[in-house]
Amino acid sequence: MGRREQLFLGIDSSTQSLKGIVIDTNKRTVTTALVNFDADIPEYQTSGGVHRHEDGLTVTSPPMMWLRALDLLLGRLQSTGTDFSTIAAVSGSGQQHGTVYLKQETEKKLAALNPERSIHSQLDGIFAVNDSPVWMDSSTSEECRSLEKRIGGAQALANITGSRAYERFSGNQIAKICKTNRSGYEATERIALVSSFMASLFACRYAPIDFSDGSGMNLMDIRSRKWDETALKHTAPGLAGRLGEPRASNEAAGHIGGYFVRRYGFDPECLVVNFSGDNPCSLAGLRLEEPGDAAISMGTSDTMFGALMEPRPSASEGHIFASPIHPSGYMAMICYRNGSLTREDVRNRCAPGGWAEFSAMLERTQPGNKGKIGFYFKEPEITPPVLTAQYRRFDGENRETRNFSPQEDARAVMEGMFLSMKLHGENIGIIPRRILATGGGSRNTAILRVMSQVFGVPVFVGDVSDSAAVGAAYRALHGYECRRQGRFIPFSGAIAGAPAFHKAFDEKAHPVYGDMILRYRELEERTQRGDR
Ligand code: XUL
Repeated sequence: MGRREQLFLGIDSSTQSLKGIVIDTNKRTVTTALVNFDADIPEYQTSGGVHRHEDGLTVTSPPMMWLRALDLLLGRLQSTGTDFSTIAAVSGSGQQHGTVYLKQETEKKLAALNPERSIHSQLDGIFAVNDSPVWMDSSTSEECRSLEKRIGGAQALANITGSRAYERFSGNQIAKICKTNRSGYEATERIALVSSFMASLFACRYAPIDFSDGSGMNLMDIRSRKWDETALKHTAPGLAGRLGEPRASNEAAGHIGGYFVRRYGFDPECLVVNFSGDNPCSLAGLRLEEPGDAAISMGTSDTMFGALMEPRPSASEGHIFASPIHPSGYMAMICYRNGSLTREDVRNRCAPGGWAEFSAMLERTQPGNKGKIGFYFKEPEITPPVLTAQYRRFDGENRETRNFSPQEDARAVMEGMFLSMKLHGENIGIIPRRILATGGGSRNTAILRVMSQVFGVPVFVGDVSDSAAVGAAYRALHGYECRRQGRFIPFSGAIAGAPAFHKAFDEKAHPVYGDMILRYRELEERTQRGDR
């Protein structure tokens, strides 16, 4: 009998759903399944997977819902014909920053799970805090300011942990729980991230927080990859023991737990490779391994992220995380709140005929837009921090003007976005050699041409929807290969042969943007000052 095919399972625990994707050794997707929290587990009455609280700032999800989703998902994967005994390794991606508070004895309960009964019916009562704060929570400004003050300022904190204090970052959320729900904190034996919580379920033991997702906590020294004692001390008492030691993303948390072997027929040798955050897993899914590999994702919110070796943490923009695929590398990420909805708003005004008309306008106009620069903040912006929604337009002499022609608006909204990414990306060390464009906006070739002209590097596209889930499956394979060979092996080696990306454009940097980016920076500062 021939050797049975090995498969790898990636689990993506996002805000709205739990997804599973199975890939084969050729890195082709074999099957996928999904559980939508709102629709499939309606008893928790979530909207988009979360509960928004009355203060307008607190946003939580019930961890019990995530637990319930797991049996549902595995059942759905099984009904697609997945033979779990062929899965050599599983890894996962979790929405970043969310925290799960596990009571004493949880690990014992995990080890003693009865395969005859559902997992959630046996783990009812493990949560010391029933509502887990998630990344959309912005209720911890007080904790943020206090941590920055104690560490010596926002830049000092960024230098150590990779980011200034952010409301959604886990350490600040933990500090708030410790203050507002002391008994819950005291009853907590282990604090997991969403990623390490899901890994703990699969391993039926506490799985570590990995270096990459651990970088989204304002607690870890991104260089030494250990918890920073001072940050821990100022966050909550007895925190180190509750967090456990962070570990490398490619390491295994253990073998799959007995519950999954007996209930679903997994091979007892199936490895559970440490789970990580969704953005780190996207970096893996897009294979951004070497310095200069960067991606621009144009979706509801836009992000730019890339691989680098020399991190430049900033108190004013972006985040630096440990790389999930390179042992001494980093990833940098910038988030924008104004993404596709803002572009749509501008398009509705300047090209009511739709995207084809908008693209034609981009093709008809000249790089540099005759010096015209626009800022389109339909929502308060993260990068740069701007608190009031506003559209502002400037002519070639930096004079504010009320209106651009429709064509000028079309070009200004795209050039502005890419100039901003170039400017802020460089500030934190993202200097692209090539860019992989993803998300809805990447289907528009006129937009991709502008991207290539602003950055002056080749722009690639590929089928990378689900990059976090695919990245999780790739990381399962990578972790498996590292374990099999008894040493760290380059990620690119483990996933060689993955579906290729295609070059969409390879334009020289248009000379006009050299000067324009300096003006952009000046006008952005003016726009920000006007905000205050
Ligand atoms: C990243 C962040 C979000 C979540 C989404 O810092 O907050 O991208 O990871 O799941």
